[in-house]
Amino acid sequence: MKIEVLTLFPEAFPGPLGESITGRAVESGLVTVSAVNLRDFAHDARGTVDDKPYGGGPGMLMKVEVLFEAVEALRRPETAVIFPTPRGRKFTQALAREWSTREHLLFVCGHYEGMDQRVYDRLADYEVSIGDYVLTSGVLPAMVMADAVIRLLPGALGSGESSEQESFSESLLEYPQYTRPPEFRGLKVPEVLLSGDHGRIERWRRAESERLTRERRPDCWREYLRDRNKKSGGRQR
Ligand code: 6GU
Repeated sequence: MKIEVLTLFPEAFPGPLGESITGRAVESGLVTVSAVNLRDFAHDARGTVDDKPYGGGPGMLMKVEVLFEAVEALRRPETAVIFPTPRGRKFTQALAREWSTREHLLFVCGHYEGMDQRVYDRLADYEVSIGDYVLTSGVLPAMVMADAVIRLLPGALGSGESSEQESFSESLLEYPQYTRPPEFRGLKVPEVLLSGDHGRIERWRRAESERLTRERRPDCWREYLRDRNKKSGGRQR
């Protein structure tokens, strides 16, 4: 896979993508990550990439010509052109899985107040937000999304790690985990985990996952119940 990022701040890359699992995926050749400076596509000698919005209002917008020419220079027929924007659909694990099968991802990072609307209308295959808060630019969202995709590439995780896990992993939160010692400052590891009874441990983990999801993420809990009903063919359980 090839991941390219169009940005005014190419020095920010690879940043954390150069470390740990994503860093090893790059080193082993599973993926390349490269940043391209949007300013290289400016038309004037000063490298102007922004302009004032028609109709007035605060802030500057990224210029339409610069973005069209940059994206047209980098995209190929197989490219997924992705615009991080707080107006986009929500980024999910399902979208990360979809993108992990693509040959080429091109992230186009906005700065300033946004881009000329014609850019989104004509160039975007995806407009995606990473959550309900406002960030300074698309740089961090591009890194977040690239990380989520890279760790799904076959061979990115070691044999001990797994992105598949059980069938319920996508809508349930993870169960609590413990390591040695069995007691620390009076805080005990749940007895069941020391029992060696793998059936009991499995049932306890599932129950804890369900409890945490019910308490903390009613949205995920409803989705989980819907999936479970669908899988059981509408039978009661
Ligand atoms: Cl994708 N971009 C910006 N600027 N802010 C965000 C975001 C994206 N997702 C959440 N907040």
